[in-house]
Order: sequence, then C-alpha cells, then structure tokens
Amino acid sequence: MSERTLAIIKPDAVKKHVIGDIIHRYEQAGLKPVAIKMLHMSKSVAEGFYAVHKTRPFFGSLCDFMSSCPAVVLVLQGDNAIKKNRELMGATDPAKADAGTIRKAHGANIEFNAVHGSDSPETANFEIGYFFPGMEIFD
Ligand code: IDP
Ligand code: MG
Repeated sequence: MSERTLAIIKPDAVKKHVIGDIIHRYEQAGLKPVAIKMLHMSKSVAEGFYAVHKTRPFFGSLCDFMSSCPAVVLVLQGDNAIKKNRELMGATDPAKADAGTIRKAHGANIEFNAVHGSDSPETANFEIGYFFPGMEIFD
C-alpha cells in the first residue's frame, strides 16, 4: 500500500555534506520524494515537532540540536513508506544500527543520528502537516 512518511536530514548530516547520499538511498529504496525543503528551525518549531518527547530528559538538548543549523525535511512516498524508511534509517543509537543503514553510516551517537522518520501513520500525518501544506506536496 502506497503511503507517505516524513523524513528529516538532521543538522549533523547537513553539516557532513551527506544530503545527496541520503536522498540517493531513499530513491534507490523506492521512496520517492514528493516534497522537500531546507529550513533552519527555531527552537519553538523543534519543540512543537518533538512535543511527544517533552517529558524526556533529552528533550531540551534534542531541540537545541534540531534548531542549531539548517535541516532538510522531506515527504517520502512509496509502498510501506513508514516501515521501509525506519529500516533504511536503522536503530536510534547508531552503535546498535545494522550495517548498511543511514544511521550506521552517518550517525555519531544516540542524539546526533543523522535522520528522522515517522513511526506510525498517525505521526506521519501530524509531521507532514507540521511542515508542508498540501499544495507543496507533489505526486
Ligand atoms: P527515533 O528518531 O529513532 O524515532 P526517538 O525515541 O523518537 O527515536 O527519539 C527522537 C530523537 O531524540 C532521536 O532520533 C535522537 O536524536 C534523540 N534521542 C533519543 N533518545 C535519546 C537519548 O537517550 N539521549 C539523547 N538523545 C536521544
Ligand atoms: Mg521517533
């Protein structure tokens, strides 16, 4: 079933000049970018995006990181896009990520882990709408 997911190439990956490598991996896996933009999140935009984590001890640090430099946000579309993207990404902690995953290749640690991907249809819906109005999504 074709579905959409939100991906973010996080500030650490943008600084490492691996935007192209990561987008290539999406496309090779059959995840088609249908929306894409670079933006420098304010702290409050990052806090709103990660509101689900607001009681976690790493919340402040995570929002500082996400608002530290520009990031690239994308909507990816394809069969089982949510699960497929989570598989491509690898585990949250790059040290535990499988070989061949984006986080294994480009993540530094459990916080600076290169990419974000929605984890369910409900979060994908919220996250896509958070960054993209419908008229900026093309399929
Ligand atoms: P996910 O990105 O694999 O879905 P989540 O648990 O949703 O992982 O956490 C969101 C983000 O918060 C992670 O991608 C990572 O950047 C950061 N994070 C998660 N756990 C920790 C932690 O224990 N310490 C510091 N940062 C963390
Ligand atoms: Mg998550």
